[in-house]
Amino acid sequence: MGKSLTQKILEDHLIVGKYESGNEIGIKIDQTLTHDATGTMAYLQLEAMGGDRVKTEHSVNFIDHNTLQIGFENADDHRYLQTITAKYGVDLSRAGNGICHQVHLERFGIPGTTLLGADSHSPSGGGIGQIAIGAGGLDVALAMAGEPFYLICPDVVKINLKGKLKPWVSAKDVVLKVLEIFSTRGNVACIFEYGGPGVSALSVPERATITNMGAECGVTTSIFPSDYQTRKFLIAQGREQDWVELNADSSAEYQKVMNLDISEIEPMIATPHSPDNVKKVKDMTGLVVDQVCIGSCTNSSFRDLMIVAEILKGKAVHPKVSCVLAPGSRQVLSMIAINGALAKLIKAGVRLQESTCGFCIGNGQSPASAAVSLRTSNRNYKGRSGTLNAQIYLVSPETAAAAVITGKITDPRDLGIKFPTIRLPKKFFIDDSMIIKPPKDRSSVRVVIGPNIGEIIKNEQMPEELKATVAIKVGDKITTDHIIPGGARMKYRSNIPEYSKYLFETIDPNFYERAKKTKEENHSNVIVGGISYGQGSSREHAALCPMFMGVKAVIAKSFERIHADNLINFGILPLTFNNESDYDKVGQGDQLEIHDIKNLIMKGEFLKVKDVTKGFEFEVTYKLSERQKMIVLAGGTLNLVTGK
Ligand code: MIC
Ligand code: SF4
Repeated sequence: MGKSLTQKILEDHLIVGKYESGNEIGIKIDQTLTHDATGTMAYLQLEAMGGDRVKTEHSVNFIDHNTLQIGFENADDHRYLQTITAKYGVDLSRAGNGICHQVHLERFGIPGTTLLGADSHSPSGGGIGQIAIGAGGLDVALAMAGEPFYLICPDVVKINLKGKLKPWVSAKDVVLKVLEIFSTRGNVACIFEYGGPGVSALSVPERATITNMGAECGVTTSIFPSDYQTRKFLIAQGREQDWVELNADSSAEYQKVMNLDISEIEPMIATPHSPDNVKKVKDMTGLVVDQVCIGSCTNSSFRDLMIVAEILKGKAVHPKVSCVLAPGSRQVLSMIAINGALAKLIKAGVRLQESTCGFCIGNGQSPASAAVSLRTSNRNYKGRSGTLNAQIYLVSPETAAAAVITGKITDPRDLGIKFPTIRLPKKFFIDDSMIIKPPKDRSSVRVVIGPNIGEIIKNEQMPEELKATVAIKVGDKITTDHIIPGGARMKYRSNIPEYSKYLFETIDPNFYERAKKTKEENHSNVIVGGISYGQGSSREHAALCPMFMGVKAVIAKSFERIHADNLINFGILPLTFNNESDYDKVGQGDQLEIHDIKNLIMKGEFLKVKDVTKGFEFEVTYKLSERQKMIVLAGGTLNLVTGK
């Protein structure tokens, strides 16, 4: 039997375990990516592990999330990151150089290699034929220390593309279609492998848009073959030597094959408040729009911004719309500045943001109360924009540009203008001067730690008997943005006691005080959740901050991969209801008891949870490998690797 591309690359990197769907395997990581929101913790953890340099082939840290610098905190973090990366032999992409995924794709991604990124959209690298996976910062720190990365050997789903995109339909519409089909849940431990005749017309940045938003489906990653399009892109980036042809075998078998004729796709839109609430744009036309935000790591390639510039050429931003543009990278920004497209955008009345995450994570550009905001980014969770009652819609650059002109949701095919043809330059603008390489002699580097940067916090061992209070009971599809918000709160990423004050802020602002009280009474906390708990970002703070507040277990109907791994890494038990109807019976504030934890977990038996308040008992289960059992019982990975 032939092999899928996924299998080929994973087997090539296999260190632990056997390539067999469902097994835990450990793979060698070639490249890592961190940024200023996840990097500080990751490097503090790396320091705690000892060693004096990273063991990967290439590690890069990007300053791209926290660049607003209101107060000293972000700048302190940047200074720490600049010095710690120099000390450990890591490249640093300075603030202003662009968003990690876009810059990594342009300058560093290599087909056939593995990339582990402390960011959930690291799968953007799949656009260039990399196995690029998002993980918590601690897992990335371990990879930098030369440890394997552990994952469940995936089910590979082939998405067989045929046909050619119609005018006014682009890669974003394809991935929104994929989200409509697969939804945001139920895809844990799967990899989407794209193939088929429809692949060849898609450029690398278009492929990266598709693999980027695969993260919203909850898959481990998504990948495209490395073909002549990949070679063309790498030549344009002056990196032809990095190209290698990679394909699945024609006889490869997949766990599932899904055929998608992309010529049938129409402009699509994800409606509030989930990326899988997908509709056709034509069914939503006429809704008045207050804001349009263009950019983010999903849609801010040269092609994406050029199409917007061409649509807006000679036109004006609608008087009732605020339109902001965040170019994905300094490379893209320079190119549209040099060729005059930027001038067209500015003339039309577009507001320019830095080449950073910005609006996408609510770091600026929060919409007005109850406003409708159309965005080319990848997540429209409630509150993520910084305005709790804003209505966020996710669209392609074409649909975004149409609304900029008309002031309402408009099918771009109805604009009545000729579809602009965008030619990609043979050579992109290359200037790596904002990437700081570590010095040859790293021994004299002094690491600067400002007052915002706290100590790393470790957990206690898992107790034999757990007596805990249900500190909060939440519903289905709780994202890590709900657990611990981004935006204005992100400046506390390096300060766990301070950041913890904002846990569940958008759902229940009293959570912190309640959990604090329980903790002060020397009692543990438990979180109860519904389906797909921990969707979205890779931020380990969604585990780290609850750990700090004395949370020892999360009992949910199901978990998303990165978050479950993060919980385990910080010594919190991810438990699932054996019988989902028990979810309805447990209430917030209930006192729970779990006995004989260590013994039962080592034996792989169900745990029994006694709800003392309601007077009933229910069973919970868990998916833990032998390795993960050791970690969670030890109170987390750091206790194991640094010895506690
Ligand atoms: C996001 O898009 O939610 C983020 C901010 O990029 C996160 C990373 C973080 O929270 O630090 C992600 O996607 O992992
Ligand atoms: Fe940045 Fe948004 Fe991409 Fe996350 S999804 S990396 S916040 S641009």
